[in-house]
Amino acid sequence: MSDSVLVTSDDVRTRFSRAMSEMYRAEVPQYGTLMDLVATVNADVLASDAGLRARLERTDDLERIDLERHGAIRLGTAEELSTIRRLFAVMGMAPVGYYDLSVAGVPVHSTAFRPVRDENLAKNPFRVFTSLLRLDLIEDPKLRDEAGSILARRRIFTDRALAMIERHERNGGLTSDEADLFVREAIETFRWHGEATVDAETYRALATAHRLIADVVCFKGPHINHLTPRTLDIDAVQAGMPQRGIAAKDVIEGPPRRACPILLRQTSFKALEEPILFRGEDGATPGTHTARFGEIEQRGLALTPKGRALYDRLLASVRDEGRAGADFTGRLARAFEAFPDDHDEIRRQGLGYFRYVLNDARPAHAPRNPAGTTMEDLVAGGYVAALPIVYEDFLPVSAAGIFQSNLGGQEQRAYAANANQTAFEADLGVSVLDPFQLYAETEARSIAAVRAALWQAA
Ligand code: OOG
Ligand code: NI
Repeated sequence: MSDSVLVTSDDVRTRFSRAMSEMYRAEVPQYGTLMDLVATVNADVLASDAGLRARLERTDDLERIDLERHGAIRLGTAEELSTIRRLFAVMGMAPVGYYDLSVAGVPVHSTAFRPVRDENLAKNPFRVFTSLLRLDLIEDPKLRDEAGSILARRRIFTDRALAMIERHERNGGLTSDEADLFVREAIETFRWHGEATVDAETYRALATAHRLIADVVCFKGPHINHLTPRTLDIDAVQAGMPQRGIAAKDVIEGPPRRACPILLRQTSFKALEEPILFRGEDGATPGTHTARFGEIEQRGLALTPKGRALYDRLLASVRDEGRAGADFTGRLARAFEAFPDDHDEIRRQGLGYFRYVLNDARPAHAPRNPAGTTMEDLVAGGYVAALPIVYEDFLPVSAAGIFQSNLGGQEQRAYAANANQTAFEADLGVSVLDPFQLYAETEARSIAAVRAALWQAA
């Protein structure tokens, strides 16, 4: 009987994210070093900031913090994209958001697979930023066709992984043994392969069109290219990286350091130059490929469309002056003085999303007039606390900066902006979820729960 009990998708996701972390630690030793550094910094922050510790405990972030990470892959075909959607569905991860990176000179568009509900995010918010190569952006028709036919020949999923995906779809879940098998087989898709599927000449032609095209087209599968732990103090990790022999990127992407962190700040270490073997007429030819790197991130408050517009405007104002210019960090900090750095003020201006929860210690009687009582009244009256909702998504400008730093800064292609969400969704097989709507629903559910507890309780 117990053999046929289905495990939760949260459970499968946690097993998978653990297995992925172990694999990446074994494959990329700097990742292990970075994980250790992040663990040390997080422990220091929690030990020295009791207020933060208590807040994280209350928002369920404390439990997930050591588990928390995201990865990224780059796919080649529509079929790969729609199958990966089904694979992530086994782990309770759905596609959220559409990112057009062609504006940043990278010939891909992307979504992020992640859990969407509070209770699932609290268990383990594992996410995978998933990009699809846009062959239509390869100018040379011959090269485009060649890339297309190389991709059409490869199979990136094992038969057993496909069988487990189908079983999940048929039975609405997997048993514990099936879940273990699924994880073991699914991991194969993300593994690094030291042998290219093409000869050195084909690799060079594709890499000349764009290094990212070669990375997607020339290998057996979409190797995970980074795995990113979440830190509570990204500046401390950034400062600690050189001491541990890790070459950090020079600027942290995203907003400046603030008392109330917003959205997402990220930094990375440069991609490794790794030995690979090309196919050759008479045996393999040795060469190198650069794809895999390490990244860390610090997450803050999810912003409303109004808050996000302000963020985008402030960031653009600094970037337009040129990021190479003197004192980027100082200019960024000064520009962001226009963004309130206080949760009450952010809430009053409608710039961020909050989860409302009843205070344990609160006045004995609820206010008399439910309809006339706002959430702000309840906060002011000591009935409820407004907890910041964590941003669970990505930032296209930051993603582009991360891509660029790993292309050695040499790839400055200019593709005309040509977002094509419709084509992406057709390839994916479903529409992507709107991140703003998800945050708004989380906030609305918390408000409904507070109101029910205050006014409908028997
Ligand atoms: C993905 C880069 C985007 C992030 O954290 O913004 C990303 C890639 O290099 O494939 O992971
Ligand atoms: Ni990343």
